[in-house]
Amino acid sequence: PEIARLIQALPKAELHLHIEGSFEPELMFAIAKRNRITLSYDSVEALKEAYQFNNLQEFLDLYYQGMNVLQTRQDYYDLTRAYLDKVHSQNVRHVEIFWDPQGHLERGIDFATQIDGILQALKEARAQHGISYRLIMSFLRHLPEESAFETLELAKPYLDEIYGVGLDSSEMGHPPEKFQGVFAACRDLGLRITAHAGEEGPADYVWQALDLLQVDRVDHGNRSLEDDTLIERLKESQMVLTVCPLSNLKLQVVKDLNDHPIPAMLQAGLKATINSDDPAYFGGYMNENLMQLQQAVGLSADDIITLTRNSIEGSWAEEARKKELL
Ligand code: ES4
Ligand code: ZN
Repeated sequence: PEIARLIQALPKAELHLHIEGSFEPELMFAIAKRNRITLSYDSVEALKEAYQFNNLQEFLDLYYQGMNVLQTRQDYYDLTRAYLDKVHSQNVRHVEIFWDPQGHLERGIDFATQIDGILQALKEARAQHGISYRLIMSFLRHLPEESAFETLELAKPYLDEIYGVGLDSSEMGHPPEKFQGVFAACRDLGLRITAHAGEEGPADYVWQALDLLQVDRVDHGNRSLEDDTLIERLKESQMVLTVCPLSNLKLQVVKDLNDHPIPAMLQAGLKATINSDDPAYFGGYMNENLMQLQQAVGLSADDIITLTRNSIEGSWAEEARKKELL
């Protein structure tokens, strides 16, 4: 149909993507085999059947298990390259990729092994597919702030290659205020700042991300809609929200895709964008997120264009690159 052709044809940017969450079961089994690691599931099919989550934590438990098979620079390269080849086929032209260095450091994988493999794939995809990128280092909020500070120290030789920092993992009980110190240090180093907030956590966590971390954008932000004063603040500042519809559905942040808050966000004048979050776990990449959301809530062609323009305008790409893509 026409709307599917529009979604495919529009140049798009993805702003909320955990590279470890793009780990498809087929590739996970292949890498496990060459690293002589036994997975807790017998087959690709058995693993896929386990992808049923009641909440964020149930997903995270599998996500951290999955990434355990990553060991060599080649593994990080293969993972990243598979994602970039996939989204290239969907006409995604700019990507801002999160990775969770602490999830690998705690298993004894060097910072250099991780980032070198990821960057090699990003640079090749830029050369071969014309995809521009920003790499975002994300801190795990279930760990102490001290661990984030240690990770920032390890990142210092790579600050030319790391554009921003994020905050992810278990939201409840780990408010942004816990990380005020390390994000201030990141800002002083010239890094851009984003944080997951208001996915499961309350609107107050979005306020903290804005006022205490001084984020440049908000990842998810769904629960902002519970607070009219916050809506006004997000609207007047044109703060970018990186919303992830299939993630919200699979993690039961929304009961049904028909209940998704994107129409309300657009109606309120918020700068919302559509993203895939962890596409291998949530059942869809960029175009599937746009298409299934469109089908569920009845977005117009103009809504789709607004959402994809928001992603490009709200990205951290160079201004000249944004102009090229708009
Ligand atoms: C995540 Cl969906 C989501 N929320 C929080 N942290 C995450 N890490 C990977 N995916
Ligand atoms: Zn996320």
